[in-house]
Amino acid sequence: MRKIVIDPVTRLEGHLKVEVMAEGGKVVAAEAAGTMYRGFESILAGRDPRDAVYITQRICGVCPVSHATAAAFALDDAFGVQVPTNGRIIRNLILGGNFLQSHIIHFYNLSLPDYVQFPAIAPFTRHYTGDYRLNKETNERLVGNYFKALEIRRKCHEMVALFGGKMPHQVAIIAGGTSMTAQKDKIDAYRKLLAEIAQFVEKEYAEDTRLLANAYSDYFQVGKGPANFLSYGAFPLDDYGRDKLIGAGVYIGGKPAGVDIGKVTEDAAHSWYDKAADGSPDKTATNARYGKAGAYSWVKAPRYGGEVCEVGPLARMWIAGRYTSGVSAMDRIVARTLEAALITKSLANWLDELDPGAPCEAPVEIPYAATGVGLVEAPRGALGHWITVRNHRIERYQAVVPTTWNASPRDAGGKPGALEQALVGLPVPDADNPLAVVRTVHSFDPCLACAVHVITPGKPVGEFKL
Ligand code: NFE
Ligand code: MG
Repeated sequence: MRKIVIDPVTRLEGHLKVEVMAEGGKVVAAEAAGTMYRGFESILAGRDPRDAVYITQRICGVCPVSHATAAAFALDDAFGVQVPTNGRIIRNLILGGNFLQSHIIHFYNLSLPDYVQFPAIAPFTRHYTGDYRLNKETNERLVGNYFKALEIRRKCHEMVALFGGKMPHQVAIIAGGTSMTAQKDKIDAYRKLLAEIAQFVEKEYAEDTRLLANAYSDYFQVGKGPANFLSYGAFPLDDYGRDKLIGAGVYIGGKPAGVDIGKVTEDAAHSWYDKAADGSPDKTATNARYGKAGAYSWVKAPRYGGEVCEVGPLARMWIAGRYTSGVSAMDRIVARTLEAALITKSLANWLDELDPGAPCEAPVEIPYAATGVGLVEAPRGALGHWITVRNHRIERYQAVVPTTWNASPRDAGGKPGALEQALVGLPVPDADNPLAVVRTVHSFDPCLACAVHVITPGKPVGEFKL
């Protein structure tokens, strides 16, 4: 038996440690740990509820728009406000542009270096050697598109900034709609950028995914995980949220069903928090207890009716019936590419549906007391925000985030999280070069900045040992 520790896993956002036990050339046990202590849910208490849109975006610079959207949905719900059509569409345009940048940077800049050989110069110094199998021509093509992707990703940011005011951390999504209006010059500029991005997604990203999947086809057989999925849905297509581009649903034990949000819980049996963290996110609180016996992560363990779920592009494509070929490290990559193409097409349609001159926001009034839930999808999966308003202020705020699902530790019942399950069984013929492990970790596109977003106010950040 050999212990392999990867700490930190690089090319992801935030701080993730992965520990696997290998025996007979295979992983037999795995632990995923969020090792960075942060702070958001507690910071929100006592604030003006409208601040949630801005503060929660600072959870992460990769998916801030999803946090803004979840917060705005939670406030729309708490305030009882109906968002006008233009506001709904502009929110979709801002979120969709952010999805595209995230999927593109994941494939080219975060994931591809696991499979491609870069020139051996900084910053491409390689940790691992061994199983790199692309032919020269394909390798060169992918290295070239690594750089092209950086430019395309910047254009996605520009697209978001047109309606979001700036990026990252856009400022236009607000309770009741958007503060940005549907101006014709912005619509035209967005359309122009989108055409170039669409060209890249259709011609390069799709083909590059196919080349990668062909060369590494054995990765369709590894990294399965629980094969349970959850999606809250995203991109409403009507003003009442009945129809969404990406549907909501669960798929558990091979059976599809609708989402019953009351079934979502978190527990901290193996996380560095006290028992107040256990239960439904509309009731829990987050108090850090570093050093707690049996705990090994700052990530909590979200569960759906007690079940472990994978969230993200594969979960969404699976639930929608758009992609059900398999559950593996490579299936996650393929599903992400398919989703990027789907969103690219939809953005063009939404531009056509905007009505310049029509209102984009409805006035809001902050109630004395209210509760609200905001459910959306982030690039990495299902994202929920729960707010309790009291005395016109935030009394309680909880966020349950995609990577909290995917990189969760074991729960009170001892069930490992989705990534932990996906790692078990992976081949590790060479313990010094655990390529299948890092490739499978990256297939989830983890973001620990999102997954760990809690802190005890008043304690200096960084005052902990690992
Ligand atoms: Ni920091 Fe995030 C996404 C959210 S992931 S990237 O996507 O919410 O946990
Ligand atoms: Mg949380």
